[in-house]
Formats: sequence, structure tokens, C-alpha cells
Amino acid sequence: MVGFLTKEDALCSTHRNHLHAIAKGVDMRAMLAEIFEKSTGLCGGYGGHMHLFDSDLKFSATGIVGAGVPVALGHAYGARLKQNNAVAVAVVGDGAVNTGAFHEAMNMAGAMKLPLIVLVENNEWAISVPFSAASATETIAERAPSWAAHGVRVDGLDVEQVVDAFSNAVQRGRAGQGPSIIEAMCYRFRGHFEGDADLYRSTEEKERRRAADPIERIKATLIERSLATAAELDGIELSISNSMAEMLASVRSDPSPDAADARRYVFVD
Ligand SMILES: Cc1ncc(C[n+]2csc(CCOP(=O)(O)OP(=O)(O)O)c2C)c(N)n1
Repeated sequence: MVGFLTKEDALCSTHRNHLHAIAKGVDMRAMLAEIFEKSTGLCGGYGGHMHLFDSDLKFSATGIVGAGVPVALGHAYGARLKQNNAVAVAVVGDGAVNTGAFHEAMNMAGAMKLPLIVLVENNEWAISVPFSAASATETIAERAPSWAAHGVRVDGLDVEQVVDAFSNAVQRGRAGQGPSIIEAMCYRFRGHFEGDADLYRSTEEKERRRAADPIERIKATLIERSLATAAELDGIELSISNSMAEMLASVRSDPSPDAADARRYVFVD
């Protein structure tokens, strides 16, 4: 998304929103402080990690599965009214595509030819439910024509395939060609949440799939094309993890919101 989206484009994310916030350019310290529910956070510590908002950058997230798509639809309609050539992106998981909100929003986007881009991170599991058991169609991309949308399925663990598909969808949106669905195939390398025993997937499956780690793949590609050396990439990784460790230590000592303000922002004063 970096390099394709501007400040005017909206991005509505999910319960797994941190990387999308980074891609939209959200300030990382304010984001980390929100994750740790500090008063210095994006939302003053009231939202927590699942509810990161940055209205200046038109970035939002929701823990309600599928609910970001109608919000993005609203942004896409707003862009139409303002005629500012902006697009709106909703990121969802494969579990979200069978919700009513997803279908309703896609239908309206198709009917009005709105610049809505839905990036589906199809990691093949919605908690313990395999995608194959919950979908009437083999792929999500093949549903796109029923909403007059453009649909494509890509290897979501291949950075370049995702970049190409995303760039194409943004161009279509800005050119008034209507909505797009990008189904990016990936895999959830860990449990649904940190305490998940994850017994519904075999160890063999998990180990086999882990071999497709996208970070290792893009590193190998960069080295193979002589765009970077292994030592340079290790150096970048080390310097980022050092700066993240420093940021984390500093965020941890920030103040928490005052309990006396617990009802602030709940009602209109
Ligand atoms: C409307 C709604 N129903 C149920 C839940 C509980 N829930 C949280 S995450 C999740 C699974 C979502 O699966 P998917 O969309 O594939 O995303 P993933 O977690 O695999 O990234 C469910 C059912 C919820 N948050 N919202």
C-alpha cells in the first residue's frame, strides 16, 4: 500500500491491523502507545490494539468481522461526492466474506461503480473453521463478477504479486472502473490468538506452510537479484529491532489514561 495510497485514500482494517496502519503511514510511536493503552496513544489509550484510528490519514480498524467494508464503502462514496479521485480500501479476512455486510457493501459498490478495493487476506482459517468448509465457491475472487467487480486471486506471500494486484486495483478505482477484490492467499503461522492451543491444524501442515515465509522469500529474491547482500539485510533487521526495543521501553513508561476520565468520549458533553 505504501507508494500507492495518499492521505486522501481511506484504509479500513481488521482485528489484525498493525501492519496496515504502518503501511498507511500511521505514526508508529503513537500506535505502539495505543496498543499499550497509554494516554499518549493514537486514541488516548481508550481504543487499544484492535481500535487504532487516525482520522487525518483516514485510517480505521474494527474488531467486528466484516464491519470495515461498509465503512470503506462510505469513504468511497465520499470520494465520489468530493470528486477528489480517492479510493477506499477495506482489508478483511476470509471469515468476513460470508457476512451480510460484505455482500451488501460489494453490491452497492458495484451498482454505483465506486472506487472500493477489498483486500481479502485469505489465510484459509477463520479461527478453527477452514475456508473450504464455509464457502460456497472455491475462491473468493470468482464471486467478484456477481457484484460487477474485478476479482483476482494472488499468492499473498509473494510481495511482488500483491504489489501488482494492488497497483492495478488502485488504478481501476481512480479511473472510475469500479470496485475490485484482491484475494491474497496466505497462511496464519501462529494460533488465532496467543493462547490458542491450535489443535485443529496438524503440526505437519503448520511446519510445511511455514516454509513459505514471505519475509524469507523476499530476502532471497533481493539477494538473488543483487539488490542487497545478506549482511545488509541482517543489518537493517538489527537496526529496526533495536529502534523498536528503544521505542517500546520509552512507551512503557508513558502514563495510562486517568480513571476519572473513563466516560470521556462516550457521551456528547
Ligand atoms: C461479527 C463478528 N463475529 C464473530 C467475531 C469473533 N471473531 C473474531 S476473529 C474471528 C475469525 C475471523 O476470521 P477471518 O476473517 O478469516 O480473519 P483471521 O482471524 O483469520 O485473520 C471471529 C469469528 C467477531 N469479532 N465479529
